[in-house]
Amino acid sequence: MNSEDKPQDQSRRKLLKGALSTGVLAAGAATVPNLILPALAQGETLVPFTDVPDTFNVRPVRPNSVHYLDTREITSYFTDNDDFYLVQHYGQPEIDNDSYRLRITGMVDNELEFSLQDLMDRNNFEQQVGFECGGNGRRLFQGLIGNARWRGVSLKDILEEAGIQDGAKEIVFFGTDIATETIREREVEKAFARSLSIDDAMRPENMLAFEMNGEPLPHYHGKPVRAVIPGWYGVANVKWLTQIHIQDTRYMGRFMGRDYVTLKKTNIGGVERWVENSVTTMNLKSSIIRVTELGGQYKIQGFALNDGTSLRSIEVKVDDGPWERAEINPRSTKYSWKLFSYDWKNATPGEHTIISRVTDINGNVQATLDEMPEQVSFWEDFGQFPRTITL
Ligand SMILES: Nc1nc2c(c(=O)[nH]1)N[C@H]1C(S)=C(S)[C@@H](COP(=O)(O)O)O[C@H]1N2
Ligand SMILES: [Mo]
Repeated sequence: MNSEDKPQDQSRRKLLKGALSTGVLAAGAATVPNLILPALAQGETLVPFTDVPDTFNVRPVRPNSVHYLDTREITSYFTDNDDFYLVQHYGQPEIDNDSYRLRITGMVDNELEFSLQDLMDRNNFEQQVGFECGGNGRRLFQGLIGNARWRGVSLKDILEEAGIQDGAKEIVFFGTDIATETIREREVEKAFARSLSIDDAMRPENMLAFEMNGEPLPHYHGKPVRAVIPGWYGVANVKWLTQIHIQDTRYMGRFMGRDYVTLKKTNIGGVERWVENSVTTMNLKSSIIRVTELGGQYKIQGFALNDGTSLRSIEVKVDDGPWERAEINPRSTKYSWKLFSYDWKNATPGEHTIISRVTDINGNVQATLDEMPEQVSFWEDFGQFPRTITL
């Protein structure tokens, strides 16, 4: 799709495509025409959770610091650019659009260099992608999360144009943000970087994005160009991207090998071992984020994220009751977040525990906290999250 397509046609086509590629959502669309936005209706109020301490306060965006959302307050399907969560490990470098260059180097037939205009003049496409930080979790009530429309160019096209040579193994994405780190008592300058295998990098949905929700990519989100790797944890989406390097060895930087590394107990061919894995695709996860009340009617709402595999269902359970199906926002597309809503009928006064779980079309069910592998790192906190509330 190129930029000459009429925006209206594009979005209609995207919507249809999205609904079809997520089977369950297409079926749901006929029955839930109203569930377009989770914004509060007039007179609707938030029911406070009893598991969120009074001291839990979301700070406004401040330069160079982490920003997370109060997930109870999510009121739009696309997260505002100004409120989309922020994580940056080495500050937020300012790049001048005119002097910006993206270089493709290493094991390629043609090393390439693009200005921002060169990239914008290429065929480009827009897609909905939601993601969370690999460090998101219960302790932040899931606040490191967002969903946006991204426009950019195909990574695959660029790699094909460069011509990856035989024997190449990894594609490394370097940001401009560089910090001094002390490693073994030596001060070294390190850029933020992440890598992908060639197969992972060649997925057609991977994009080098220069627009977010119809605006030029904002400074904090990686202006002017970032990677967007749909279905992966946020760490893969390298911001302030200036170099893509192709090499024949594994890249072992801090954010591949030391941080964003989950240490967990795994059965390795019959032996229980503690092993590390680099954070990659998003695990199958849902979470309740709010309960609303309007005229005595309660709704339980939340989100699901995963690697893009179609979903079979999202279900909600109240106390020891049965699992009941929630409605999934029919606007959802393959890689967007999936907002869900459940009408809590016959809610009784008192304390309640409410929980959600998501199941994909392959029958994989979101793990309970008991089923989660034993792990000592906080990365990949994807288990079913029980919430408590008093009506
Ligand atoms: N250059 C650069 N890119 C980066 C990071 C960073 O520190 N530097 N942080 C990563 C992490 S850990 C996450 S979760 C996402 C967050 O993207 P956002 O701030 O736009 O939400 O960016 C990723 N890309
Ligand atoms: Mo992250």
